[in-house]
Amino acid sequence: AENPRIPVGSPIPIGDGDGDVNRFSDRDGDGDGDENHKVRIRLYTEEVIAKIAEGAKEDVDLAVKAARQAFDHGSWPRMPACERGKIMNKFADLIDENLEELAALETIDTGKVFSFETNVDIPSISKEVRYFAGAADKIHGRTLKLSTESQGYTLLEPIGVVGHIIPWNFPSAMFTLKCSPALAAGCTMVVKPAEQAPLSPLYLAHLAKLAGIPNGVINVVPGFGAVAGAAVASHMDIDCVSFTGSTEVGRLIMHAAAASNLKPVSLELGGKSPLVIFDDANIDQAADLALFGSIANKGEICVCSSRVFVQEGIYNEVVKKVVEKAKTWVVGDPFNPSTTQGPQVDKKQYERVLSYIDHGKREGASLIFGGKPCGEKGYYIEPTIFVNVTDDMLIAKDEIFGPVMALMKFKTVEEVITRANATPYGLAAGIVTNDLNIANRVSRSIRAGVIWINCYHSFDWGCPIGGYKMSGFGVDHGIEALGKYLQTKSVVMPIYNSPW
Ligand code: TXE
Repeated sequence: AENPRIPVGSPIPIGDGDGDVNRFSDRDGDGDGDENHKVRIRLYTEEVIAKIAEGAKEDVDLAVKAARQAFDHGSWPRMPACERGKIMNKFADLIDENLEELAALETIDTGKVFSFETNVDIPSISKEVRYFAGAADKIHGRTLKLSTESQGYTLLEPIGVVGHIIPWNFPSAMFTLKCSPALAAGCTMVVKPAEQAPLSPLYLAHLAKLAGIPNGVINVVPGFGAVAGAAVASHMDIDCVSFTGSTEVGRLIMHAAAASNLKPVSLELGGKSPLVIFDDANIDQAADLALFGSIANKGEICVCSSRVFVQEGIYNEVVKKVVEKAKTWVVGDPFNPSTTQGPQVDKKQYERVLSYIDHGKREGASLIFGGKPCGEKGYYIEPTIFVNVTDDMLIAKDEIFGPVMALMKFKTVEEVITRANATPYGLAAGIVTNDLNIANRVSRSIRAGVIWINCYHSFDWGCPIGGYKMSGFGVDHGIEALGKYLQTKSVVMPIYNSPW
């Protein structure tokens, strides 16, 4: 974990997005935030790497107050939209300039592979900010020719103060995914990062301030879900909540929103996404996609293809190839350039994944690769491959969120469509085939928010993604994401003596 540019153990800004530590409520009056309430962040080696103030309800109240003030009286919603875009582009420049720092924070905090962070993840987040910076001055309503006696137009107005509750699996990407469209729309916001991974969101808020985003526009309150998260969801002065996390907590957030001020919510929740490999697929490509789809980022991706359906004609060959390729995966220190898989984010997730692996064995699935913890210290789990998995087994039904692949055989297109859809989730799906008609037909038949054909995890800031069924509703990414943070107002006026 030695990165010369990040002195581990050095103080990391704790705060509300404007770098002002003292605005955190200090319940024991010793001026440090609150000595008695700390979130302790542990490195994947089980060492404490930082202590972060734990936001309580009072801190959320302070953050909302700052965001409300900035929305009702501040410059951000009022400045020309192209100015907002300019400042957002400066924020993106600072992300690019601080790429290594952000990548290192991500790796230290969550065990994500450093080379992936520097080459893929962090570079993509500045692009997301730029995408929405460009959209800021292109938010337009419609003109309405209503009748011969009246006409009108719609105004798209920022919804107000937004609450973003984000998870730990992509802390930086989730921060920019949620904040960028809200910033472009002219909203102000309170961000509650996951307790496991607040470091990069805090650092991003610091960069946002350096870029010129005014105080009070982005307020980061680290803390636990049941306290700080719940305070955001139930706050009477937050106008909408955008959440990514578990289905269970999504349900709590909807309840809290309904029981408080009926704020709209958008939820991006769990998944159990199918990857369907047809007989005509290239075996090598299919095996690569199966592994990458299921095990990339140690399986800690909501859209992971944790159910891999392979058509019977090539099933044996695909299984063989997947195992061959799994042997080349390197599990270990995420800072090592040759590592392909780092440790699980924390002990809770590590134990949860191992218990699913146990379940799989007990339910009669055949473990053909991996399945064990590895390394002397830290939360490392081998890439794990099960075959002879049936649709009713827990490992084929539950989101495991770990490096576990369930390989299943199918015969016909109709059969696999039915089985792929036999889940309460509907986040993503993959199809591997060279038959254009099968690809299109299956794309239309699977009820999921994104379908990847001959690719997987192909995210793009311009491509909307959201859930069907119990994977939630409302989209992130793409121009459609702006809609969550805008309200439509109709303005109507009469016309006298109109010729039409
Ligand atoms: O999620 P939580 P956890 C899935 C994945 C994982 C499981 C549990 O299956 O194994 O969820 O992970 C905040 N009111 N995903 O426990 O609890 C919490 O502080 C308001 C899928 O980490 O849902 C954090 O900021 N907020 C997923 C955020 O919710 C609350 C990504 C997510 O945490 C809260 C992560 C409450 N009562 C996990 N309780 C995806 N869709 O990408 C918690 N939080």
